[in-house]
Amino acid sequence: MKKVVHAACPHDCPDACGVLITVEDGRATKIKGDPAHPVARGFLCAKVAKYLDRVYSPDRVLYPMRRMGPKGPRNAGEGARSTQEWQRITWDEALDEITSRFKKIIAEFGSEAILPFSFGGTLGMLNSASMDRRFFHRLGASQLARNICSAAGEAGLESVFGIKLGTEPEQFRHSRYIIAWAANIHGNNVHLWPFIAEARRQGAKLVVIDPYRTRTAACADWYLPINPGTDAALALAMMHVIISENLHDADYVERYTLGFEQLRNKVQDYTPERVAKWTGIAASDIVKLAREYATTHPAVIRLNYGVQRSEGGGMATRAVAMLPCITGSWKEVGGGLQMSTSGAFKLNKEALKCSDLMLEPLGRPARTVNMVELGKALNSLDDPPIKSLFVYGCNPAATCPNHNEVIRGLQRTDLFTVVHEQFLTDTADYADMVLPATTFFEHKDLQTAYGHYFLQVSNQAIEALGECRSNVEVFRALAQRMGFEDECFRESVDQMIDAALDSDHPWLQGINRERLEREGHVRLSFEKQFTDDSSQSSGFFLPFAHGNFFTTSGKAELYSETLKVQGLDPVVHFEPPGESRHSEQAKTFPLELLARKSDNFLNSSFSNLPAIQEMEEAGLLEMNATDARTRGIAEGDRVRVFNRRGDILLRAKVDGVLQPGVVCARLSWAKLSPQGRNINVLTSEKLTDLGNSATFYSVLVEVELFQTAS
Ligand SMILES: Nc1nc2c(c(=O)[nH]1)N[C@H]1C(S)=C(S)[C@@H](COP(=O)(O)OP(=O)(O)OC[C@H]3O[C@@H](n4cnc5c(=O)[nH]c(N)nc54)[C@H](O)[C@@H]3O)O[C@H]1N2
Ligand SMILES: Nc1nc2c(c(=O)[nH]1)N[C@H]1C(S)=C(S)[C@@H](COP(=O)(O)OP(=O)(O)OC[C@H]3O[C@@H](n4cnc5c(=O)[nH]c(N)nc54)[C@H](O)[C@@H]3O)O[C@H]1N2
Ligand code: SF4
Ligand SMILES: [Mo]
Repeated sequence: MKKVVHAACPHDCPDACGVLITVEDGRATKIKGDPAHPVARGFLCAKVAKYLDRVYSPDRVLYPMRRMGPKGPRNAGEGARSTQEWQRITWDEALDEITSRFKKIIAEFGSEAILPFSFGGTLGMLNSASMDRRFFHRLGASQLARNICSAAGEAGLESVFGIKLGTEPEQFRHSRYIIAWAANIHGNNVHLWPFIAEARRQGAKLVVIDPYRTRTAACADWYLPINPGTDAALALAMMHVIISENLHDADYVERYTLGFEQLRNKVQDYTPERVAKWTGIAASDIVKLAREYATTHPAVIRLNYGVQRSEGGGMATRAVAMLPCITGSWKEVGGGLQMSTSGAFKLNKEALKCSDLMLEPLGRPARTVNMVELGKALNSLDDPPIKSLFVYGCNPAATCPNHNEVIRGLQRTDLFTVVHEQFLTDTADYADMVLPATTFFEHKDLQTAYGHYFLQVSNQAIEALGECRSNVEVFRALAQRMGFEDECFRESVDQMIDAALDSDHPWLQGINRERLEREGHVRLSFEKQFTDDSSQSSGFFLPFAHGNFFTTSGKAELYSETLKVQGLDPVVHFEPPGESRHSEQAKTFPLELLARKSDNFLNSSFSNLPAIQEMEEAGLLEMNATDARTRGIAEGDRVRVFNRRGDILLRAKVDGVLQPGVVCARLSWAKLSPQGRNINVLTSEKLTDLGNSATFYSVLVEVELFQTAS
């Protein structure tokens, strides 16, 4: 028996590819990109192209297990398998133990002593936020502010547009000037590249703004290395040039923006000469960039999240987001800006989460803990203390900042930790109990996207391996054990998909489960006022061509009352990050560290799989030749990278991808390194200016020679 099943990749990636899985006699034998999917277009990224290795990995967790030894990894550095000693138990035993521990904790400390902890493992609507939320809400558990990734950028974008919307990827082929701004397209957003390549064949210019010379930067027409965390200044200087040379679109500005005069005043201070000192980009280049951007049509910006992982990341995003609003490039097919498209999926998310359930146990909303501050929360929160952590779809022992503090917390013997996982991750080593999780091959889900506008149903291709259960099934079973009788805990997957799609919003009109199952992917139904009807290829989504901003004023807010009320700059400004070359701390720790993602892993995911490890050289510290030379470091030497929070040994790579003063290392599982640490020993829990997000790219370090290569 052979069949081909349509599914959607649920990994934390803007592309949300449609995939086709071939199944023979119940076993998946092939995966490929769905050729009919307008963005995936028949190909997959290198890691998911090897997904059979992940699904059928000998390292998959297949049964519930209880920890036998002390918390923490055994033999760190020896590989993915050398972890805890585990005892296999039944699901009944596991569920009984979890619920009895929960009941005891609630009786003694209150329900908020329990903290759910989930993030980017799956972005499937149901498995990321439905039965789990219902369960923890009904339990009265603490709420988790899931701010680790994009909250600053979202706040910045929404402060101008009122919504997370942007240019659809298919339009990039019509652009003539493309700025990849903090956007590692070849690494993190590969399906945008063919559209850019097509535009370039027709003469478009590609400009890359990034402190790291990515593969995308290496093949750009113009690469502008920028000092980390200084993008707000660059955008302000560009606006300085554009406005002072009258290159803005006065008509668009007049009709559709608010606060242009305040912005005009503000940008006076940001001359290219002044900004050159912060950004490291020559004043003449800033002028040239501003002129080219404002006068080439259509011009589009692919702004990505790298820009908002800095202390001033919210304001930086806000500043960049203003650019297409003053040039009016929203009017053109192939113009505008894309950071995220996720705001367009107006699903009935509340029907999935049922937040009201938390009023039953508590009579008020539960307290919120910011996931960025996990280390602090586990070690110092005492009102009530966190006594249980339930982790699913997340590997905080690798991905949270200030790793040493996180580990100190996870080691607490009085902390009851449950980890629902596909693999024995860094976090699983600290679990009292590990529960086996399905992959997307093994469950059904509804899939949105943050890099395009297609909604998909992801079908189950194979039976669950071993005793794996989906997130939905686990929390349904836990609710039953807890004796929660609310109707919502009995809903089936299809009923939940129907509930999510049950929305009056015009963009979801005509889209139901049956249609998604039949067609695989369906584009959102944008009405006429949001679509282009002037060109031959009509129907493109032009969200703000006629204003239609989603702010309270209905305009692009270059001046924001909402920010003012929060005590923030209502216009926009630049302030050098507290951890940057411009700060006092740089005297002790002079190098700016980019604790970046790996091109072939996905955050910490995939870093344990041999087939993927072959594609990615791990354990490197990339640095500039000057910085290496002044420290007596040569290519291949072992170096110690350190700051007040921690230290790590890495191998120096002097490869010309970085400017002096900036070093870079990449994220992976901690226990795979010889010391059992990863780059997050150096990152901090400091929050961004807007959105209370993480500041992975505002980190100062020093580097010293540890051992020469020879
Ligand atoms: N292969 C792969 N794909 C992924 C991921 C992965 O780990 N690996 N992660 C996924 C996730 S969770 C997300 S959120 C997205 C994120 O995707 P991106 O938004 O692309 O995020 P980053 O890789 O954090 O940053 C992008 C670029 O910004 C640069 N950068 C760092 N600091 C600055 C700065 O101050 N200014 C400027 N201009 N640039 C800066 C970095 O060097 C990097 O090349 O990608 C997703 N896709
Ligand atoms: N230094 C540094 N740190 C970073 C970043 C960085 O750029 N630099 N990026 C940050 C960003 S942007 C993000 S989004 C976070 C991501 O942080 P995490 O959310 O921790 O992401 P992953 O490391 O991918 O871990 C996800 C885990 O979920 C598991 N999983 C997958 N699917 C399922 C499922 O259906 N059910 C269950 N129960 N488990 C599942 C996977 O096996 C994997 O171990 O990391 C952040 N950390
Ligand atoms: S990780 Fe991204 S690019 Fe790779 S298959 Fe999934 S959605 Fe597509
Ligand atoms: Mo992310």
